[in-house]
Amino acid sequence: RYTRNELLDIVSAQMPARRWTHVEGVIETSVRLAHRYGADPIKADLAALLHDLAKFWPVERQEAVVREQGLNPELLDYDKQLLHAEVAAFVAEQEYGIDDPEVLDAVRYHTSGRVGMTLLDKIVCLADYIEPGRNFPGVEHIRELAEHNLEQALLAGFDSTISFLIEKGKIIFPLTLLARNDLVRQLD
Ligand code: DGI
Ligand code: FE
Ligand code: FE
Ligand code: FE
Repeated sequence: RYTRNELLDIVSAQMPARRWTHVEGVIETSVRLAHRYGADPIKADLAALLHDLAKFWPVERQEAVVREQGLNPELLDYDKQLLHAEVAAFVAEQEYGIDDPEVLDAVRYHTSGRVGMTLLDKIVCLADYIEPGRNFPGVEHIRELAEHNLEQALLAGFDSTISFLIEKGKIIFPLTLLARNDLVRQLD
């Protein structure tokens, strides 16, 4: 079992300073959103701390974890950016002893989203879009939505990712489309 400070050291050692600044932004934003929307701020803090721990691992190492540890093999057929989320959840559980399934799921689905996202899933995924260091077109609008409506803000985030992927001619992971459609239904 590691203390929070030990986890901060372990995770920050695995990424460049610029990415660590992003993680600090996601921590701060997740905790703020947790207070606003009634999630557990301790869980939000922990999931945010862990969410990108594998982001700067070599892709081959991420793929090896997916293959050898029986993670969702479908991931191997889509953008490599999707791997780090499931790998992080696996490492957090197996190597760092994190045993809270809500925290592990929020890490695991922070990139793709999923159908039936929990409050904590939504908060970490949205915080990842709007933390203070982000500046993609439309981020200000998503930040404003995030003040009032968690689902609307997250939907705008997924829509922006999906539009970006289409714009770039990239393949879309089907779960992202399902997650997006599920949010539209929740907003009906
Ligand atoms: O790890 P971060 O950069 O903080 O953010 P993230 O984990 O949300 O990764 C988002 C990146 O993944 C973004 O550049 C788009 C890319 N990506 C590629 N294919 C997909 C995808 N993102 C989603 N949600 N769905 C995809 O199919
Ligand atoms: Fe990520
Ligand atoms: Fe995200
Ligand atoms: Fe992130």
